[in-house]
Amino acid sequence: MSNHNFMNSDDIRHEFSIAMSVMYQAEVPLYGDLINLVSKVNAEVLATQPEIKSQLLHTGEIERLNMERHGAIRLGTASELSMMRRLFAVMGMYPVGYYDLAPAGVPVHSTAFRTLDSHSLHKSPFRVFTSLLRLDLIGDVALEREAIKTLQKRRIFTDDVIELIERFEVQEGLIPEDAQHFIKEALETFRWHDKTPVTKELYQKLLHQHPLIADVVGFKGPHINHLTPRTLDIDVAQQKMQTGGIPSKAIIEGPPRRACPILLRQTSFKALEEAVSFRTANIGDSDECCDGYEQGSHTARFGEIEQRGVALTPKGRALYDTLLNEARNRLGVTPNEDNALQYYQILDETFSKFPDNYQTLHDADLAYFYYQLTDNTHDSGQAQALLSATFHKVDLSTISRAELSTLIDDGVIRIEPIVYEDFLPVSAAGIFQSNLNQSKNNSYDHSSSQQDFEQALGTTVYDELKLYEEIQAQSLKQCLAV
Ligand code: OOG
Ligand code: NI
Repeated sequence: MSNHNFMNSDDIRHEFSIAMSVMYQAEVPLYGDLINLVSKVNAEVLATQPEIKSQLLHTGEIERLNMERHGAIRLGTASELSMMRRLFAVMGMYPVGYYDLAPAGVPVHSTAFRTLDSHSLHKSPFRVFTSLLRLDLIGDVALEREAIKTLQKRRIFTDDVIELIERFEVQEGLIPEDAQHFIKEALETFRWHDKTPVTKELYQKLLHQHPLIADVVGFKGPHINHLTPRTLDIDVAQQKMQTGGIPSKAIIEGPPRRACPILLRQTSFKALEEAVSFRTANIGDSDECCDGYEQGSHTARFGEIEQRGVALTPKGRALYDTLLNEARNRLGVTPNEDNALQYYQILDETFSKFPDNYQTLHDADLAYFYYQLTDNTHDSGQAQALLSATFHKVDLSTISRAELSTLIDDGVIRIEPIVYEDFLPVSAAGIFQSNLNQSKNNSYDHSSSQQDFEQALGTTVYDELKLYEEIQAQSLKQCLAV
């Protein structure tokens, strides 16, 4: 039974994301510099581009701009993934989308845990890109067995957090005191551990197979590997990173710069080389006791920035995928430092086929929008008459784009972009690769495995497109309600 004394899941998520950010800034101080840089760029954009400010005010995103963060973790086993799902549910975060990165040479498949509706997203947009390692792709049976044995020994959740998750599930909520305890205990899972449970020899074998395998199997837990503030101008932010001594990745992933941003553009600063201590002997299962340690280093943790644009409909997404493929095929090789300018130029040319105007994106059914009454409509009898003429004639679901378009032209309703809340597999693979020190570019046979992933997760993932569609439909209903 839901209980008024329980702490709201949105508030738990919000407080957790703050605690996570504080922890990560202490662990990776360069990330703190990145946040400062981004908030300066955002302030500048808001001060100089009133149309962006008004858009963010209308969509309600302005409130959450500076809390916009996503993080990423990598898990080793199905049981870790299913417990992680239960942990995120306490914070109102559910698995949305399925991303298969194997075709791009990264042996994982992933989902994003996030909250679902606009209201909760506005309260705290925090999300976590969560990947499950695919040891089945290793192709070295002995090493796979050793990796599985190592993973089975680790316990990435504290006893207390498991107990609190179970209590949450039984009670359907947590009282504030339990929720605070939950936040503290849940954070432990994401903490960096510089003492590894594996020997340097095993670590190196794993590293040789794939740096990602070493990053998962070689550690006590799924350390948060990056956090990502949202910027309103990624090109300016990237430039400031480079001049400000934050070494950034060469290529901004995703679509090119546009007047009407679509989907998601991302870049990151390169992962740090961090000192770790490898255990010198595997004595029993204990972490404590008499083991010695040997010095070494590991590269995995970084900082990222993202610029988000309008969410695309299936038709818009298909066009995006086609154009991106076209651009990459024309370049012929993976975009990198040496061909960055050429790649951007090709990208610009290719994407000239993607309309760059919100009204056209709307009318061509390429993107999702909020429908909102204009200020004019609130005050003008004539506008209200036009509105009710359209809405009364037809059932809401049969209102055509053309009819909506007329109402927009007449200034009765306005459209505002629904921001894309999810991720892009090709971009994600680019982010992975640039931070794994990976020289060789493996590609794994593509065996679609969403079902395997969902089985490990213990549930199906939400379809992100349906969520955007619902938000759009909901906004239309609200216009009618007025
Ligand atoms: C995840 C990389 C993907 C993004 O923003 O696309 C990602 C990882 O490195 O674990 O975070
Ligand atoms: Ni990321």
